[in-house]
Amino acid sequence: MLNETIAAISTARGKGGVAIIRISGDSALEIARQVVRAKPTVIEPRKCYYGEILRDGDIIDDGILTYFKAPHSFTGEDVCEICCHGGIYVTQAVLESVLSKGAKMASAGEFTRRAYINGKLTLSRAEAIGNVIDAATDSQLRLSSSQARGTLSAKITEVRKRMLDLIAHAYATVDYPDEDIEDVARGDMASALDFVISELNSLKRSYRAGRAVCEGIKTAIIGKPNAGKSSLYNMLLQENLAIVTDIAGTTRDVIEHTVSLGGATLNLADTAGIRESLDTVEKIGIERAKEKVATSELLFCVFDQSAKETKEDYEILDLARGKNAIAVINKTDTPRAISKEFLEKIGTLCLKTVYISAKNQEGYNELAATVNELYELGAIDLSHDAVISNARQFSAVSLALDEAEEAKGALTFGQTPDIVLFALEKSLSALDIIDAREASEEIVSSIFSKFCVGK
Ligand SMILES: Nc1nc2c(ncn2[C@@H]2O[C@H](COP(=O)(O)OP(=O)(O)OP(=O)(O)O)[C@@H](O)[C@H]2O)c(=O)[nH]1
Ligand SMILES: [Mg+2]
Repeated sequence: MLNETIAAISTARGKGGVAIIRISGDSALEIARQVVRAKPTVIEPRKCYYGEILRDGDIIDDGILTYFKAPHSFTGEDVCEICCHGGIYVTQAVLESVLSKGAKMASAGEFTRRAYINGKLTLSRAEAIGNVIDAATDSQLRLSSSQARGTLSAKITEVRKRMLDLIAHAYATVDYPDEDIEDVARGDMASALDFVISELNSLKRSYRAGRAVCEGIKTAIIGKPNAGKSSLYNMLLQENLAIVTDIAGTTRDVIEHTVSLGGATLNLADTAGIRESLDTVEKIGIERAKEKVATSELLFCVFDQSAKETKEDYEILDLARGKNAIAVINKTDTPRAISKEFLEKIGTLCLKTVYISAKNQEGYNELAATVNELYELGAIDLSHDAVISNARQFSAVSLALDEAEEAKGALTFGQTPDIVLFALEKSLSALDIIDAREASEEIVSSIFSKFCVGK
């Protein structure tokens, strides 16, 4: 039931200076006043009140009560926040006191879901708030914070308005079926459609960067033993996580961490050096390395330039064939012994070649710039541009674009207005999925269930 009053601990579990218990719903103030004994008889919205915090008539803590009156609150309902000391036990005790006064325990994401239902947030903004909370890199934070402020929603609203005008235009013509769309009207509609198509196209393209930032790119470092894969891995993580030795076949298990490189989020795996091996454990490691190649979207193929290429290096190039591969030529601090011909071959099979010395921590910026360019991150201002950042939004924009192009085709080839209209309406309803003017209950539930309780 929507008008039930809900409550939860909104701060992270664990010991801290302070914690916040949030209450939302019609009875929020009435409940909060029974739990926090503050001096003033009237609690005004958006002011802080100090008071004793009670449970079953006993004072258990003291803290601050803040009241946000509907509709000027996060959820759009009456909201009270009780700020108490941040111990695990005391926070739980304050929550229990609130629940004992009639509030119901909130489920995961229920506050945000209410904000969405009450029209305080669009669906893409609600999703972005979840991403702000989950952000682990600077790019993720900048992008999700911008989308949470409504950058994408504003763009969708703008495109949507142009589409509605177009639809109105088309309807006006359909109402007079004997008349064809006049040439002038056809021209106006075509240029309005061009605008819609170009905006949808740039939104669709933005997913390359949006996905690289938000969802992350599965990336594997591969190469023959001793090429310097683990050294590169440590350089990118800026931490000595993987074991580095001069013994060929050091790495066996696949080691994985998330790292931010050139603005992209890489889910980076260090793998065992690939070669013919008789060692049982190493053989398993090599199998796993090959499996990683199959499931990765980006490869860093490491070659040791200090020695002449071997058949293992050719095998690495074979694995890179047809994949997104960046060649990383390592050990530039040593004289080059790898052949020019082999470097040329690398150049034809890999998207880019970067020279590094993992030992001297050189080449980091070049590799970062290469990744940045590959995912078109330079073309996007993460803090201000409308960016598509998940598969749900991407499929909606792609569909809207296909239908808008269909409408343009129908218009250009002089089809009847009802055919143009049909495609335009399909395009509009696809676009409406992004901010859930047409999202199903199932989709909405799946989005909010990913939130934590208390958000
Ligand atoms: N001179 C020089 N030596 C390097 C460089 N990078 C790595 N090494 C050395 O090369 C050897 C192997 O480095 P690792 O990073 O363990 O190589 P790996 O590719 O992970 O090797 P495996 O795990 O055995 O497959 C170590 O002795 C490193 O110190 C470099 O840039 N220059
Ligand atoms: Mg290694």
